[in-house]
Amino acid sequence: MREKILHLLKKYPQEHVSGEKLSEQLGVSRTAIWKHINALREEGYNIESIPRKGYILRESPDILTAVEIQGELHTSLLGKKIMHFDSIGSTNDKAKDLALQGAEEGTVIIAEEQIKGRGRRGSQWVSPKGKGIWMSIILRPDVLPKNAPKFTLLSAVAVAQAIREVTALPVQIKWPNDIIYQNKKVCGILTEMSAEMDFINYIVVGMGININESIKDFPEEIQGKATSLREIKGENISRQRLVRSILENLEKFYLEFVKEQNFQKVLELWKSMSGILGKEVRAMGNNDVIQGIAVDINQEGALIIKEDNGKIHEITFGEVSLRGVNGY
Ligand code: BTX
Repeated sequence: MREKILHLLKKYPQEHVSGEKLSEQLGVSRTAIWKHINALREEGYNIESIPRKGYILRESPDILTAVEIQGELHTSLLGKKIMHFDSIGSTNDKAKDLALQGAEEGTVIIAEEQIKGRGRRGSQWVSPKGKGIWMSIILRPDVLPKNAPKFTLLSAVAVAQAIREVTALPVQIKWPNDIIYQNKKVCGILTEMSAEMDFINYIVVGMGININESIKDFPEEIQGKATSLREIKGENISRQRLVRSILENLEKFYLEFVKEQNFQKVLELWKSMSGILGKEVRAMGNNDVIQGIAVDINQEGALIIKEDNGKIHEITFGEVSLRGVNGY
């Protein structure tokens, strides 16, 4: 009901909509309308009411509900269904549950806060309430499972591109799953997959983006390596605009890849936004450490590192750090 009231108020942005009209159109009493309006005010909506004229929506809060995101979202697949939670364990866990139950491709799970946000290999992802974007997207690409690493690259390019479009900040991508600004982490991406030998059941792309945190919102142990767009830019950033831009960019690159088998554009953008190509890096795999210059990424999304002795390595997973920079 609240969503329906909002839709109507948004439909007439310049006019007062009378309680009578709302109650007629929605088939509930005027008292019920008044209660819902008050609940919306508690969510942060600034709704003015003038006796005998009605209600007018003056300002909406920067919350990431379906009504707010979908209003101006230009996609055909991603975000047609958006599930919003005030608080959740992990949006990736929720997305995986829903994918198992048959949720449609393109379903988006967003939370204002995560209590058990996850990074890779069981690490924790700090997700304070109302400050960042904690979002997971369900994909069901009809490609072979060996293509999975490409979806991490593709998502990193989409997020970096969206951040650049919305904030004009020249953020960079650090292989394989981070977006950084001056060597501090703005965003991490966690891609998880369920697959058989020759087909993918689903992929969940989870992204955590630090938007309006101040440095004190992060625990001390990550204050040296984490930052937010607001810290960098010195002003609040619209989370709604950024979510829309991410979904639009991701859809474009995703469809280009799965429908037209075109991954070239993503690779080129990835390289142009890379924060590590040409630099000296240290890559940590399961047992070994490789040190050298990050020279390229290949068609499969692997990072190519050249050691001092000329030996070439293809790295497909693991942690990469830029040598000499904060150890990160
Ligand atoms: P990662 O394993 O590359 O990075 C995790 C590490 O990053 C942590 O060990 C910690 O040092 C640091 N860290 C934790 N929180 C933050 C933060 N807010 N900003 C910067 N650094 C941080 C990266 O994993 C993948 C993260 C994906 C998070 C999304 S949020 C939506 C979805 N749901 C979920 O549970 N995870 C994903």
